[in-house]
Amino acid sequence: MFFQSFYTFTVLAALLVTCHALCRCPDNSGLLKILGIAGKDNLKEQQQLSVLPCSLDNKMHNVFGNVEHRLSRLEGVLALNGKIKEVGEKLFASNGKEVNFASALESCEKAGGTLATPKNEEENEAVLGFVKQYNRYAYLGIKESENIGQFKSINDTTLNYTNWRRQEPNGKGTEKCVEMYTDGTWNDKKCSLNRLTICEF
Ligand code: MAN
Ligand code: CA
Repeated sequence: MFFQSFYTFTVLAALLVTCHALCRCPDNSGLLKILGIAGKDNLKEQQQLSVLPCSLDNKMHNVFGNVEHRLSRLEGVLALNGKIKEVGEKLFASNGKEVNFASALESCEKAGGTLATPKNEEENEAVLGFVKQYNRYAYLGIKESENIGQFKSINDTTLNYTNWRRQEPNGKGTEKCVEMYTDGTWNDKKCSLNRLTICEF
């Protein structure tokens, strides 16, 4: 056991020493750049940080580069078909189904996301795209808090952006969910109706 650990340790140490001594990958492509640890501008720092031998570093670069390329092709196809809409880091998608608020949220969460919660005009427009595509009002990931009249996002954060239709919200505690109309404005509404499911990831 001791010898095995010692052996592993020695091999790792040798690899690291060799790497630090010899490994100055010319384009310093590699793993660190892909992982976003270092950029082109701090090449020197990146070289010092490199812990992989050049060959492996470059191989990883190629593997990740290829994955990145193939993913971006798929995203392109999905966007072309109106299946996804990307805004900054966010991605919006709909399954086209109309269900109550709890079910809509559940299906978004099962898919690894949450209900669409527009945080600015551009995101609101992206969500509106799906509302128009299906010509159906949609539930947003927003609910009225214990404080009547105060609406918060699902993860309980205060809203910095809203797009209420005039005279909304008007439910005064009786309409705890929020729907988006086909013009992109918002209305507080009961949670038990069937509305289009739009998720964000
Ligand atoms: C209905 C509901 C309300 C909404 C009003 C607007 O009563 O959809 O949520 O505020 O219409 O007139
Ligand atoms: Ca209302």
